[in-house]
Amino acid sequence: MSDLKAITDTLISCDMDTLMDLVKTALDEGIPAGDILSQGLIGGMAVVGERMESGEMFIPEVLMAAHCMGTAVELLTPHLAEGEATSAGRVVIGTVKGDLHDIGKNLVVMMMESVGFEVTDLGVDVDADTFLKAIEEHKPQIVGLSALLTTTMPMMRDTVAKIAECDHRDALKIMVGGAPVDQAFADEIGADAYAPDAGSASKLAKALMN
Ligand code: B1M
Repeated sequence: MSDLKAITDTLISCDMDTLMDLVKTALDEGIPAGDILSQGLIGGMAVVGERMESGEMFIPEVLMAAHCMGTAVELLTPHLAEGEATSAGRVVIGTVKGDLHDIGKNLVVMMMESVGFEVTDLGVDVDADTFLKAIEEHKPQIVGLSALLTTTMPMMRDTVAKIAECDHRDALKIMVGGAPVDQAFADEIGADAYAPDAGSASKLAKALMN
């Protein structure tokens, strides 16, 4: 009989081959894909996020775990009946205009997806109008802005100001992050939330939905 805790533990230890075997066995035994996701994999990524936050796991290990998670999710996707996996909410995210750094933002995307958010990733070098169009189209509850350069922090400020003027402002929360960004800057530019790393970003996103 499959053990979902073994799936959690194997994801945390980034053992891809064993993880794939365990997920296939669980599916063969008739365990619903949604249970494998929610009771096995998502818990594993939550632990990865906590360990990242506490400094017990480093970026390469987090990327490996995220890759294992993504591969396992690909395996489960055809088995997830429509509507079976409930969405935690919608997120639109991007790195602001002028900034090409995306490694940290991609980690935030992976962590948010791993806790059930539907994420629209606009990529890098994203101007305010592109954020506004995506907000109009996807009606997200959370908009995430990333900046890695001190020179692009003013663009983050401008983007938050433009979003603040749009019709959907009251229906969404703006989260900001990136190495030069801190809580004081987030408060100053009128963002609703600041997260220092991907683990806390996914936790904060969950909290913002309540
Ligand atoms: Co650039 N770069 N870079 N760079 N680069 C930095 C940021 C820099 C600090 C290096 C340095 O000089 N020490 C410096 C900025 C200095 C400053 O602004 N004061 C710098 C510079 C100057 C530049 C260029 C200007 C260099 C040049 O061309 N002369 C240039 C700018 C290009 C541009 O963007 N227009 C440039 C280019 C590049 C590369 C393309 C070569 C490459 C990026 C590749 C890529 O991203 N695909 C690169 C890299 C790799 C770095 C460093 C070395 C590493 C960044 C990184 O990926 N860190 C960086 C030095 C450093 O940070 N030590 C540096 C790992 C990543 C996991 O962390 O991105 O902080 P981080 O993300 C974290 C958190 O910040 C947070 O969660 C993530 C995961 O825990 N987070 C969020 C991020 N976004 C969030 C959003 C949230 C919440 C949390 O909510 C929405």
